[in-house]
Amino acid sequence: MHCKLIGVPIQEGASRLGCEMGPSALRVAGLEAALSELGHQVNELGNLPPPALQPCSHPNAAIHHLPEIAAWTRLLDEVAYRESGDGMPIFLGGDHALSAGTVAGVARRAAETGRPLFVLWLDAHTDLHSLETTESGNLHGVPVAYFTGQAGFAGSFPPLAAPVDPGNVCMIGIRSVDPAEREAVARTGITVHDMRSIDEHGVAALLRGFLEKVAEADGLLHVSLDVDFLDPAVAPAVGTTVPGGASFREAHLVMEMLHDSGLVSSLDLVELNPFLDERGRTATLLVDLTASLMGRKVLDRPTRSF
Ligand code: DIR
Ligand code: MN
Ligand code: MN
Ligand code: MN
Repeated sequence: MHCKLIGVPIQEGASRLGCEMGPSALRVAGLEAALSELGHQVNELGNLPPPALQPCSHPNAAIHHLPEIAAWTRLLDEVAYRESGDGMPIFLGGDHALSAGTVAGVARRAAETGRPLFVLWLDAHTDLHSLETTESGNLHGVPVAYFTGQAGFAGSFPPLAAPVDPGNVCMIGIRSVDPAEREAVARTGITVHDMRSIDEHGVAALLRGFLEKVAEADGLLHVSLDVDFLDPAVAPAVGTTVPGGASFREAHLVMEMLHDSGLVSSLDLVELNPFLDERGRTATLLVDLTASLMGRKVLDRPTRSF
């Protein structure tokens, strides 16, 4: 596989600073080497430069950094469209606001090829707020509403060329949902496998069902991995930890099954805040998870101690 590493040093969508350092930490943790060792061709495209801002505002006074996130979304839509033509773009975040642009861009590309785009959202949160409903004003909480074409983004975010069918979005790991988001889940029909569902059925059965659907539709699959999908005990370096997350092995199993499916066409690694990490432990886990997604087998894993 031809992998393209694209650093997205965006932190304006989160409440605390530090995600800007995420791409560097993933590089220091050895992402490129892990992928080349698996036999992939790796193109290191460096960090995207922060885009120029256009003034924009919204009546919801809680929202902060709207011009920054709108500008990043515009830029990332272009970059994701361009880089998804051949090979697999891997977006190194950066906070989860970046997925508004990356998913919009790969969806535009998928629409051209005539194949439906599916999105696997691995997260503690649904990130389904609109600009009207966000109470925190943190725009990493809105990308799914944007790329599925929900109302209220016109005039702030760039117009969306190819909305993702909410029926093609599957969320796993969910355990922190605001009331307005709960309503949006019900309205859109997005599949949400919460942590209780993982406990009860096992993550493999839930993921298998979704992957079968993607395969039957001959779909492309974008995976968006938020660090807080993982339990804070194994992945502390994120600003919005929520107890009771996916275990080390549950997360690896998801990645291993994704590899076996052969369906994944693009990937976001988001919300890593290296300032909160313990000696690079979370960054290293993200690199190892990416390696599992790209074909590393359990018995080939390097020994780690933290
Ligand atoms: C909360 C937390 N729903 C909010 N969201 C996220 O601020 O809107 N945390 N995405 O990572
Ligand atoms: Mn600020
Ligand atoms: Mn998220
Ligand atoms: Mn989250």
